[in-house]
Amino acid sequence: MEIMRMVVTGPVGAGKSTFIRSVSEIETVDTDRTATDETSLIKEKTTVAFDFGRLQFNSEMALHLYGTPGQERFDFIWDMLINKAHAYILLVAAHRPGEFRYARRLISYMNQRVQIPMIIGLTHMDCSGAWSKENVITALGYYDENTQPPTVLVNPTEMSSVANAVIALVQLYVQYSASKAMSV
Ligand SMILES: Nc1nc2c(ncn2[C@@H]2O[C@H](COP(=O)(O)OP(=O)(O)O)[C@@H](O)[C@H]2O)c(=O)[nH]1
Ligand SMILES: [Mg+2]
Repeated sequence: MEIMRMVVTGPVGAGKSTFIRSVSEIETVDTDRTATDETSLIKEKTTVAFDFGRLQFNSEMALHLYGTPGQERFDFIWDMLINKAHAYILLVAAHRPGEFRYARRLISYMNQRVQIPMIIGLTHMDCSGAWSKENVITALGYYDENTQPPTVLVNPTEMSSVANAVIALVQLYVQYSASKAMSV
């Protein structure tokens, strides 16, 4: 059986745990602990280890979803997850511009370590103060339309919305794998 490992990353509160919970067919591993630091201002619980979920497509293929830890620091768990990933989605809350800088830092951290397909998922588009897709993408440092990653609007609380984002990333990964196979 083929397993595709997808990493779900992004700042605290972007919607990573909710995203994984919405599509996983198993009870997601609950790694949330009550936050004791400033993250508790954003939400009561924060992820201290990684989230894990699974989705079986058919007898041949399964998707494993890993959410990066919520605290704003990178550690060995990050490296462990991203080194094994086939593709990743970066979730960014469109209504929290204060987090865009961290999201940018995260992109460059990922770029330094892995060259794998990625998409951006803009969450909280339904919240007041949400920036437009174009403005968020520019704020993340993508000035040229031709080099910006595919971007989807996603509401992690809605299963169908998450499924669409997952499909977009799987398709990108399949295209990437096919073009890599052609070039060897
Ligand atoms: N209204 C709205 N709420 C969202 C959206 N995405 C996530 N949330 C909520 O934001 C909160 C933080 O999500 P969570 O998955 O814990 O974020 P994480 O820190 O990235 O794991 C939860 O209460 C979610 O239900 C969205 O697109 N719209
Ligand atoms: Mg979380």
